[in-house]
Amino acid sequence: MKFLHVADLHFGKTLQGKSLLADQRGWAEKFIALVKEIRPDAVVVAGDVYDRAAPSGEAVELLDRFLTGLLDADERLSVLLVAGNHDSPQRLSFGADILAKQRLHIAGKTARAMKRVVLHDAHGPLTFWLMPFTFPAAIQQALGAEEDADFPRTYTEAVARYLASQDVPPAARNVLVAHQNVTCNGREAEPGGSETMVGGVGGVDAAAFAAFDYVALGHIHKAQAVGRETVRYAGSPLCYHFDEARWPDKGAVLVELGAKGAVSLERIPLAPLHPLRVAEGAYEDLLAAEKENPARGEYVKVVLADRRVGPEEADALRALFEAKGSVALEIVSSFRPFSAPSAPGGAHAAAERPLDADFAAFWKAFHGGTDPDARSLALLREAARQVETGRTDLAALLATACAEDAE
Ligand SMILES: [Mn+2]
Repeated sequence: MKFLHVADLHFGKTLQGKSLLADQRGWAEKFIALVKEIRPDAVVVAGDVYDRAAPSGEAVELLDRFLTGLLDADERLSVLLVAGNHDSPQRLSFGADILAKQRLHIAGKTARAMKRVVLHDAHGPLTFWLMPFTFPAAIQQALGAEEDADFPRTYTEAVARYLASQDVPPAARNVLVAHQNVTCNGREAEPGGSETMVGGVGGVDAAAFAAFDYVALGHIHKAQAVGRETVRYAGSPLCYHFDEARWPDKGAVLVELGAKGAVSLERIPLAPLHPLRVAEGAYEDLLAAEKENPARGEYVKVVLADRRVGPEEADALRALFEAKGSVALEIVSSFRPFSAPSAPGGAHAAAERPLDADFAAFWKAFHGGTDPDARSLALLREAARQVETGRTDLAALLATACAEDAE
């Protein structure tokens, strides 16, 4: 029995405001071609199918085409899908019972009896257990244990309790499909860089999965094993953040199960339409180097080390990359004139200086030496508070301020 494991598709994702739908469509086509070539028994998608709970029409259309393409590629193929923390359990579950009759198995919500799909080969049955993203309160409710004051509060204990309630036969072959933050002895997996931990997700220790021959994980975007080789994150299909350009080898995991306990794994790389790259350096050096660089068709983040980004620099860099079929998606500066050794206090002092003092210095530089007024200071503090609490809506904040100015 062999199956392909992927996760964290995040269909509908944008990067620096740029839609990645064309890139995701390109990946989907490559993956379908791979399925036609390898002819696996199943394809497993371990959550974060969409980037958001209410996906755009285009993202839904892409998933529709992807799933139809897979199921049309091979009439024996089963497709197994669980919801991640980015997906809406209800929306993803639409039509699930009807679709199951067409070899498409979707698990959105935490159910008292976990959804399972049994496939057969020469070694007998193999059960895929579908556990969508879950958390202690959802498990407590699914198990009808709302009145149990002693119900476990930690993810590890709650998931262990949930799995124990499912009667997983230890002598048979079992595969778990899950979307969790899986840890090993308290150590977290290394993040890829594009994960956004919506609401904070507690760790589930890999030891909770002892009953399973293979655990197909989603949630962490860097492909890796956790605890043992057969508890594994497939990683996202594309780099979804420039921080993730450090781990460019994206692909699928091909899992082959023989008799009970016999598992072999192979990583199959899938190249992106546009590789991500960070280009950093002094402006003139960078221009010269990029003119020589033969790389084409990239998404590039440019970091200028020796100056601020002015319109002239931005225009020149955009045009240079465009001529190479690339896109300079982000142009920023790491230049810090105030942290130069000659500046009073230096970089270390700047990090400890309160926000108000930094703002006052900035204001004075732009307003002929006058101090900031109370209202501007209040606006800044509110913006800082929103950034700190992760609830940033600077556009709304500025709109309110402008409306007040107009009155
Ligand atoms: Mn994800």
